Parts: sequence; structure tokens; C-alpha cells
Amino acid sequence: MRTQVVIIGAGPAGLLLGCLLDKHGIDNVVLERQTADYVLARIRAGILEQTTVDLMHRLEAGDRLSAEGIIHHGVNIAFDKKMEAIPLGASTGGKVVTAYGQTEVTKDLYDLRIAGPSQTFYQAEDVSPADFDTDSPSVSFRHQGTEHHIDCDIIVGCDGYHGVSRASVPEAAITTYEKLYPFGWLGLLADTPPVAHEVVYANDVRGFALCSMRSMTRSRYYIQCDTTDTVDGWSDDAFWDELRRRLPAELAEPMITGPSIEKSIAPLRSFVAEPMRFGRLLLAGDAAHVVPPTGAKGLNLAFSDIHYLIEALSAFFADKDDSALSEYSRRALARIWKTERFSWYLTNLTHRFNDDPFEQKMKEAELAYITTSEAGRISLAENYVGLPL
Ligand code: FAS
Ligand code: PHB
Repeated sequence: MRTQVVIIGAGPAGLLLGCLLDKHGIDNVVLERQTADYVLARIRAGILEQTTVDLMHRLEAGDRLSAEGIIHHGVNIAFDKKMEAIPLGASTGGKVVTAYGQTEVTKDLYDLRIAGPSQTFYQAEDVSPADFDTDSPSVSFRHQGTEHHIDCDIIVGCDGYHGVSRASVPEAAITTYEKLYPFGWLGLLADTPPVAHEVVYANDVRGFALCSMRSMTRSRYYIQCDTTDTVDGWSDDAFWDELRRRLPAELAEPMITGPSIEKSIAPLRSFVAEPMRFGRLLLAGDAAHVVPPTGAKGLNLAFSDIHYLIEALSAFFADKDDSALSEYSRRALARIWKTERFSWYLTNLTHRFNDDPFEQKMKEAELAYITTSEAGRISLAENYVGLPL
């Protein structure tokens, strides 16, 4: 087999890139190790920056998003049992964010992909990129018992934090930065009306809590939990009781609870790999960086990588212009590091994990500052809606 681009991973980054390459008439193959059902069932992110929404419309894959997405003009910060609203549009020239699950984004891209001209192999086993330090890279894999070998010009690793792409790069060629947080997020999805129209981040003495949604009848909640916690150790009732304890009365009292339709625990880490190009192998999305979900940035950062990458690949294949590919890493990392900072900042500010009384007083002062100062609110808003591309 031969193609121009092999994409490893059919998560949101891989599918977005595959669909954009189709639109640009660049041959490509996507290799995904899981089944399509498995990928489409994953419950993850929920808040989209405008740049992400724009990319979906650029592909004409944004109709359901326009119909079902919930526009948020603000975000809420709760502490000391009171809630402060931070307007987004007022201080960012009208920018907003949209509540629309990553699950739905992936489904919309999947539907577009399978209707397109290019091949996507699900349940691709032992995917192995090779010779990406030459002008003739290739990828081998097994599918339904048959060994395959694809010669290509470019390999893009969109295979997430645990993928094979970054792991295939010689250790001496890559530098990684990582921070593990001493807590996790226990998430619950329920067919109950959201307790608030816009996202609420709560810093309570008992720990962090987050109130979000997938629609006006489906809520998404998270509470900070110990890294040793297990889903089985949290009954639905225990989750709801703890969530309400961490919220101001104006939210806790009217909250409608119900049976969970999904419950999971996610570890929190900050991670960046530099650079993001190794000859003819490029990394994008969680394969290159991970943020704690506190800033709702993981999915959006994956999309901004692909925004830079499709420009570089179009120039490379149109004019054999390698300079744009060389610029990819620098352009993407500039936005990645600023977003890593915001996600790390908001995680530290809203979670309880350091018993140092002085640290706690600093957090309380910062919360008071960003909710009462125009400059503080603008800074939080411009990061939350997403920094310019
Ligand atoms: P993904 O990890 O989504 O996709 C990678 C794909 O590559 C997967 O389908 C995987 O099966 C495949 N793959 C891996 N290894 C392979 C191999 N060797 N061969 C072939 N395929 C391979 N972000 C938020 O903004 N808010 C959240 O609340 C949030 N919650 C999260 C919860 C969890 C448990 C995780 C893991 C992430 C969460 N994120 C959240 C971040 C998440 O949304 C990611 O940023 C987003 O999925 C990134 O998309 P991709 O880069 O496509 O990576
Ligand atoms: C979500 O809706 O899943 C969500 C919202 C905001 C976050 C993280 C996750 O910061």
C-alpha cells in the first residue's frame, strides 16, 4: 500500500486531520487500534473553544453542533459557599465557548470520515512507524490477521498519551516535561437537568467540584478524589452527597440527582514533549501534550495543533515546502505552553491538596482578586475562551 499521510489514532485529532486532508485532496490512511464503537463511546471533554467550533464548520461537520451545542457567555467560580460569575464575551470582544461533548465531536467527524474517500482501519494491531528519519517512512500493522505495510511521505502520531508514535522516537531526540497531580477527578454523567446554565468551578474546603452539562437534560459533574479511589468505592448517592457538600446552597439545594449513566476516574497530569517533529514523523494532540482537564483545554489544544498542521502539510505537498513543517513545532508549542500554564494555574487555584495554611490564604486572595478585579476577570476570560491561534 502507498499513501501520502498515515495518521495513527482515530480520536478527535486523528479524525479531524484525516477529514481535513480529504478536503485538501491529500491521500491519507488512519490506523486505530480500538473498535469504532469503543472510540465513539468514550466520555471526555465537554467545552469547545470557538476555534474548535470553526474547524468543525470548515469541514461542514458542524450542523449538529450548531443545533445542539449550548453557548456559554460566562463561567462561574464558587468559593466560601458563594458563586461569582465571570463574563466571557464582555472582555474578549464577544468570544464565547460551546458546551458540546467530545463524544459528539468524534461522532460527527466519524460520520464525515466514513463518507469520505480515504481508508480508516479500526482494530489495527501492532502499528509500527519506521524510517521516519528518512524521506521514505513507512508504517506496518496487522488487521484481521493480515500483515500490512504502507509506504508514505508523512506519519502523524495522533495516538494519545499512551500511543506508539512518541514511544518510537529515540530518547535522545525528545525532551519531556511532566507533572502528576496528587488527586484525580471522579466524573459522573446523568440524565438530569444541569444545576447551572454555565460551568461552575468550585473550590471548597472538602475539595474541588465541577458542574457542567451535555444538554439541557444531561448533566456532567466531577469531584476531586484521591488517586487511590476507585469507581466501585463511590455509590451514586455518595457522589451526589459529596458534590452537594462542596457547592453553595444556591446550587446544592435545587440540584436534581439521578442514576449515573457513566462514572469514571481520570488521573490529572501536565505533560509536554518537545519538539513535535522528528523528520517525517509529527505528533499532535495528547500524543504531544496533556493538560489537567480543569481549563477544558485538552480537546481544544488538539484541534489547534491540527489547525497548524494542515497548513504545513498543504504547503509541503503543494510546493514540497519543508519550511512550513519545520515551523509546526514552534508555532504549536507557543500556544501549548501558554495553555499548559492556564490549566496548571486553574488546577492549583481550585483544588485542595496542600495543607500549608499560607498557600491556602494565597489561593483565597487570588480567588478574591480574579473575581473582583476587571483585569483579573479579563485574564481568566481570555484564557478560558482560548488564546488566539
Ligand atoms: P485521544 O487519546 O483522544 O485519541 C488517541 C487515539 O489513538 C485513541 O482512539 C487510541 O485508541 C488510539 N491509539 C492509541 N495507541 C494506538 C496505537 N498504538 N495504534 C493505533 N491507535 C492507537 N479534556 C477536556 O478538555 N476536558 C475533559 O474533561 C477531559 N477529560 C478527559 C478524561 C480522560 C480519561 C482522558 C484520557 C482525557 C480527557 N481529556 C479531557 C482530554 C481529552 O479530551 C484529550 O485532550 C483528547 O481526547 C485528545 O484527543 P487526541 O489527541 O485525539 O487523543
Ligand atoms: C465537561 O463538561 O466535561 C468539562 C467542562 C469543563 C472542564 C472539564 C470538563 O474544565
